Amino acid sequence: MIVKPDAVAKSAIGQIIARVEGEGFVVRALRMVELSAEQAGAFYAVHRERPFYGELVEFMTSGPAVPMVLERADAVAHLRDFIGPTNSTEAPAGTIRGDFGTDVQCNAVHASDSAVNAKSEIAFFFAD
Ligand code: 3AN
Repeated sequence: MIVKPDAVAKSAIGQIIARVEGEGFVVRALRMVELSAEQAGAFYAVHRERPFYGELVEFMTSGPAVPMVLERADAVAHLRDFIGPTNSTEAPAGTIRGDFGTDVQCNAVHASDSAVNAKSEIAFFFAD
């Protein structure tokens, strides 16, 4: 998971981690990063052709972000469900994006969408 710059700016890092821990996730690694445009662009390379790619890179470089490694049974599906849909305005209250996100871009957190992607995203931010 990554706590994105909008949620960091709202001083919501602790609240978000507390909620995730309350769901049974164990934090295995954590750091604060200030992504360069190159790094943010590489992280979201899958969206390179999308119209919002430039804005997405700008947003992800607008301030510090907090990537972390979380462990739990059925972690990917459970966390994706717990954070809510991409568009925060459609995310129910009680989900991370519903409570801390603003819109489709400023949506508080990123969560890996498959075990394969989780592996490469972990390697993006953390040493073995
Ligand atoms: P998710 O983060 O829920 O997996 P993706 O992978 O479709 O969603 O999108 C990656 C990120 O791109 C989102 N978290 C959001 O910040 C941004 N994004 C997605 N769709 C839009 C959009 N239509 N307009 C602006 N930003 C978007």
